[in-house]
Amino acid sequence: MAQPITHTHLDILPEVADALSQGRPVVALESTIISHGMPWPQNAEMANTVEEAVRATGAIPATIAVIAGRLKVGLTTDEIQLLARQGDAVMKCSRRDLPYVVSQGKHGATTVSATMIIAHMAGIRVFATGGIGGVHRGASESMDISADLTELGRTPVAVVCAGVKSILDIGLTLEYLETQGVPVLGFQTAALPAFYSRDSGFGVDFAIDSPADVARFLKAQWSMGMTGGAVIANPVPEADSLPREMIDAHISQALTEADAQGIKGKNITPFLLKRVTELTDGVSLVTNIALVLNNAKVAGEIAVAYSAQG
Ligand code: PSU
Ligand code: MN
Repeated sequence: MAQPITHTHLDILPEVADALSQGRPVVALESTIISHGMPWPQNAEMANTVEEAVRATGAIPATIAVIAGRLKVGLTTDEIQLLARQGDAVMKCSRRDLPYVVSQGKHGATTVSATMIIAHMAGIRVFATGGIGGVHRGASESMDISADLTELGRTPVAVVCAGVKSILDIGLTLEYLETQGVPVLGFQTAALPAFYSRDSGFGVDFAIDSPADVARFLKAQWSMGMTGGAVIANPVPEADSLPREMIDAHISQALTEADAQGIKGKNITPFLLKRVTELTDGVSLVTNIALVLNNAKVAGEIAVAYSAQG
């Protein structure tokens, strides 16, 4: 049996540690989506339901966050409640923020980049979220490019998401991922999904039809010693999808407001997510929750297939 994974700053929930040491499937889940991506109390409910969706596939969920300076792989119900209730009071943590929260003993809600780092420390290969960060619109002036993209270029974790949201420049995000050597796989689609809608108008790099084929792809990538991750783009279920023109109008308004209010840096993505939820009277939140659940299910299936391939 493999040695238990130990690391000075890492706490792995026993159920997760057992699964990892026996090579059983585990799916990482992020926590910025809980504290900064959705309002209370839907955020807490989403976090719990997403864990159940992973379990239903036969994989073990491991929600990741920093609690009082400890890197947590797998959270208790109380810890999920704390992140959900405190919301913006919890620090949003990407790669550069981790040393601060750890050394100061603070709580941190981990973005895709920080969650990938911690998942990798624990030996987890598959991670489900809603949407990844990307190249922001107007990035040629602001240089605002999410640390998620460089992390995907260096850390070997597959991220299942619903594609790229049009709060971002989707074309530039794809170009940046290519530069970083990150493959973008379409799960049962050749079209890159645009989060709330199933088609962004851009294509994926590779359309892949089954969890077993995704698992084979990942094995090939990592067995060649390629250190980066992969994006698995999984479209929102048809029944929950929203028309692109409708959602894009609200996104444009949110972007104009952000600009007028001078919102920048790490605050911009949470601001836009919050405004889009408000401007759609919560309709976009229902879609957001549905797509996260669907990503958890597909990530669970991929993790199961990956561990079955040994
Ligand atoms: N997109 C969403 N929901 C989210 C995020 C992005 O639809 O909750 C969060 C994720 O945690 C992602 C982070 O990693 O925002 C990216 O932030 P930034 O743009 O500041 O890099
Ligand atoms: Mn940014």
